[in-house]
Amino acid sequence: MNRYLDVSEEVAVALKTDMPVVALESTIISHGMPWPRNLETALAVEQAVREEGAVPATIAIIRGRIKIGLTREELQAFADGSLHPIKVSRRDLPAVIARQENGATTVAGTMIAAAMAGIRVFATGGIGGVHRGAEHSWDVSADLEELAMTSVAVVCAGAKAILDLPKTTEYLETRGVPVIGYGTDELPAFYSRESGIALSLRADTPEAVARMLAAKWNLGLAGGAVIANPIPNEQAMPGEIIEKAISTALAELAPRNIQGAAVTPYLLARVAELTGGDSLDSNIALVMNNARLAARIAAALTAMED
Ligand code: PSU
Ligand code: MN
Repeated sequence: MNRYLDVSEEVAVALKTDMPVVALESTIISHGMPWPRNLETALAVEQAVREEGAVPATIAIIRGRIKIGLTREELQAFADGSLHPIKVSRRDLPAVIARQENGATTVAGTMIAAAMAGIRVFATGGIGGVHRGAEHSWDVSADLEELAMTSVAVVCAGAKAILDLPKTTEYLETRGVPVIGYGTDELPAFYSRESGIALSLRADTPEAVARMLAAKWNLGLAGGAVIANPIPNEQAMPGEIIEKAISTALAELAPRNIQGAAVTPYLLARVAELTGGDSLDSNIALVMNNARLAARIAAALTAMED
């Protein structure tokens, strides 16, 4: 095991005995949702994973140690802001470790740590992607590069429309990342089930997803996959409301000089603010939905190896 990792007893036993394990990220807690709903969600998501018979492993960095599996107290410290965690993607890992700082891992950061620990399935809300206006800003999330190289499957509800979804889809194709629609033929757009972007891959059961993942990795094709799981119908939101909030938030970036890693947290917080509590309820519902599916995929993967 990597010298910088601390794997919790529960997760270590689960991995040793081939039980299904689901990785969960910490940036969604510290930078993606407001207190105290972020803590409630982090706990509920872990519970949902357990109810499906898998072990949750929330991943974060505390004083330079990569923690695989957090205690309730640690989860709370990420949620209430008392640890002041830095948002940690691939670029940021070495410095946070060397300086013994606290870090909340993004999709990319969580994939890296999960792979080090031997966890192959990860649930979150939405992945980072190619930003709108990327032809000028070159703002492309490191999540996409990580998906191309690190062998962890990411269950998400697609990507938020703060991004350019067609460009994000093209980028994933270029980098050889399978995007598997779960029970759908199109890319879900986070708050809504449809984006109008057709996907080439579809699976309707956790077993079908697990077979594709196993084939990819048994072929020696390194890299992840996106399992795009649409938000449940009852929680989906009308596209026009979200779109209006997004354009308002996007127009604020340049005048406020918001760039780089600060862009996504700013847009997420502003869109949540501008849409009121509704979008937060949807956000939580889709994360729960993804956690349950991830647990079932992890179980199917484990069963295939017996
Ligand atoms: N999208 C969401 N919620 C989130 C994020 C993205 O709907 O919380 C977070 C994830 O941690 C993701 C990160 O990995 O933002 C992407 O940031 P950037 O665009 O700076 O790569
Ligand atoms: Mn960026």
